[in-house]
Amino acid sequence: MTTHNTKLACIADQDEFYEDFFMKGRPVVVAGAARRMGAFSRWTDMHLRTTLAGLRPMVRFEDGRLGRIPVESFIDYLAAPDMFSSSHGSIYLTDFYIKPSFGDSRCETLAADATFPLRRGGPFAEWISLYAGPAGTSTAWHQDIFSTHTWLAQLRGEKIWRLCAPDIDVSPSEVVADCEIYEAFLTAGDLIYLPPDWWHQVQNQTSTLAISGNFCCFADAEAALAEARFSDSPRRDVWIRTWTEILAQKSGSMP
Ligand SMILES: O=C(O)CCC(=O)C(=O)O
Ligand SMILES: [Fe+2]
Repeated sequence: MTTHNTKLACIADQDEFYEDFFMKGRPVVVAGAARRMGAFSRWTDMHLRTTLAGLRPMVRFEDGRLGRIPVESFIDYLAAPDMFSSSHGSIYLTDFYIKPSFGDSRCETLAADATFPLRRGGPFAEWISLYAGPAGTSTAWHQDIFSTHTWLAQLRGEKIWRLCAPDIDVSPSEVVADCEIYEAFLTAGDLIYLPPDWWHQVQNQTSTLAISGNFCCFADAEAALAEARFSDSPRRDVWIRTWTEILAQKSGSMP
């Protein structure tokens, strides 16, 4: 297997983001961009505990099992993972949606602090979720679904991202041909942006808390809803419900 590792571009200038990266379909780290989000200063353990009290989000265990855990217990676990033992290995909170909120006011409160800090121009259909886990938790190579743009704001801790351009037709873990892997080391306050269809794999180096966002234009969201209706995926119903909620934002966010 021949791979080439290249450090991903990292910029501090937010004007450069649109001109040189977003418009050109290039991934990038924007250092410090996550600091501009309300979440960066406001989301202490105490705030999360109070705001999300009573929720039991879905978590992923190291052995691949899924489960639910009271959010208060998960916050304690994240602060001192070694104090807990689970026969299923480490616990990763992934894809915990705060937008769409499906009517949960606790999630809506958090979502208000979690908007994309580099937004410019017209309305986007978007969804936002939380990722939190101790050192060693990870996400395997994948492409985000429905060819949306992806961003992740690192609120706490450090992650290593590996990226690969979309133009390969198998997951990079199976790639035999030449493949250029871009690596990025994210620390608290950084934001990473990925254009649609870029492959990525992520490893937490320390306990982390991050906000992950996906967005597309509303026309693409309508097409995705139509596609979901004809899909035979087991996630079909979830996606119909999700896109319906995302499209309902349109009336709310238009001037
Ligand atoms: O941080 C992670 O573990 C994965 C994040 C991810 O895949 C995403 O934001 O799309
Ligand atoms: Fe992803």
